[in-house]
Amino acid sequence: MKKFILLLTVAASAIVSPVAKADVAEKLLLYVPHRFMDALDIVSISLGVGLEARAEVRATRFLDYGAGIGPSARLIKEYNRQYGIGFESGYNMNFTNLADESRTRVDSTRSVIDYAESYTGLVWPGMNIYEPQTGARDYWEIGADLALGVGAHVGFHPVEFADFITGLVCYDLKDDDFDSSVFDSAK
Ligand SMILES: [Ca+2]
Ligand SMILES: [Ca+2]
Repeated sequence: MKKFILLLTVAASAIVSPVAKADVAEKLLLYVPHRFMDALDIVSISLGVGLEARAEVRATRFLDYGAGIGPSARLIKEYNRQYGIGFESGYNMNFTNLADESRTRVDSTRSVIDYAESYTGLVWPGMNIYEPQTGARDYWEIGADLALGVGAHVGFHPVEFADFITGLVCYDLKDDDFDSSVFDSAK
């Protein structure tokens, strides 16, 4: 019986390719860093200072109510792992999924995404700014913005929450788990 089990083990290890083994080893090694980053992804918080007035609440961008105007310099921790500083200006008005917006973000630090949004009409998930992997904003965010001279944006990201939960069983729903090559590029 023991010999049979040994034979099975040898056969199984021959079937699993070295590449697959390396992939599993990497996943195990990076399990804790991935879960830590995925946990951070769940919430956005950014702080601003400037001549800005803003009051907005949303339960996804389909149900977005409020308005804002004016420039602000911002300390940013936002969707799609944007961490840094950016300068925002312009105005927007939102009522349900209708918006009138002319806003820019410029001179951002490396991982913060610059944008120039100018449109009047329906807000929908296909817009570049809501692109799931590269967009500056999360279409599915539940959050709020409040500012009068100083201000804050807070947001909860349901898809990132689901990504964290599925990540616990090693399924990368949002496809945002980094591989070990990020450590090579950091050298
Ligand atoms: Ca994530
Ligand atoms: Ca993930």
